[in-house]
Amino acid sequence: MAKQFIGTVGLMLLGTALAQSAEMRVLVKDYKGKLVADAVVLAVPVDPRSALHAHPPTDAMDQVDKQFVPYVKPIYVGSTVRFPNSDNIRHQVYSFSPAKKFELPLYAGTGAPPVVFDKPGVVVLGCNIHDWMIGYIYVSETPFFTKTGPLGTAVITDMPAGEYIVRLWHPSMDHTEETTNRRVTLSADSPASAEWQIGLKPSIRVPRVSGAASPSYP
Ligand SMILES: [Cu+2]
Repeated sequence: MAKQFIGTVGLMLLGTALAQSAEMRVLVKDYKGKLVADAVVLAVPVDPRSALHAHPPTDAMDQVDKQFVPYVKPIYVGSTVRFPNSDNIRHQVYSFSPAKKFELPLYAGTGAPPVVFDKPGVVVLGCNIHDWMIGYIYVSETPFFTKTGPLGTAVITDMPAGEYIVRLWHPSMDHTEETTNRRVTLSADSPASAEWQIGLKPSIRVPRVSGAASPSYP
């Protein structure tokens, strides 16, 4: 709401400057028509100058009930991510992914050193203590990204009007990101919409009941 208000005021004051701001709405389903959450949507401007304004924020990947929360987190390349631990046991978070290899010391609370993600790509997170814990950080080369919610929808706002190559990634996708590439033209006066159907492998994620005891693990 606040953003919309500022946008309106800005438009009145600045005229065409903010009128260039466009948005894209996305819907992602699987081949059976089921809505797909946690799909990362990436819009790469064909004119790379469009991306220069963005600066990477600090973000967080939590650990709650021996799960990474959120399951999928897209971030802009160069972002710093903290790994707070909301459980009252210790975790030891690591990744072997080429985009970022790291290992945090065994820790509780919020004391773990933040990690800078300086290379685009998928970073698969695990925990040395709890084998089932899996989470994903998608390091985006473009500042224009989001992920779908439970209804398979997502919106990317504040995009400069122009041409984009838009693609998807999902942890269970059974085809490459490149096969989802779409060329999308964004104009300032009307939002663009795009819909995808993607193939998903059966989920390897082990559903866990919140707060359930896990006697075979510390
Ligand atoms: Cu753990």
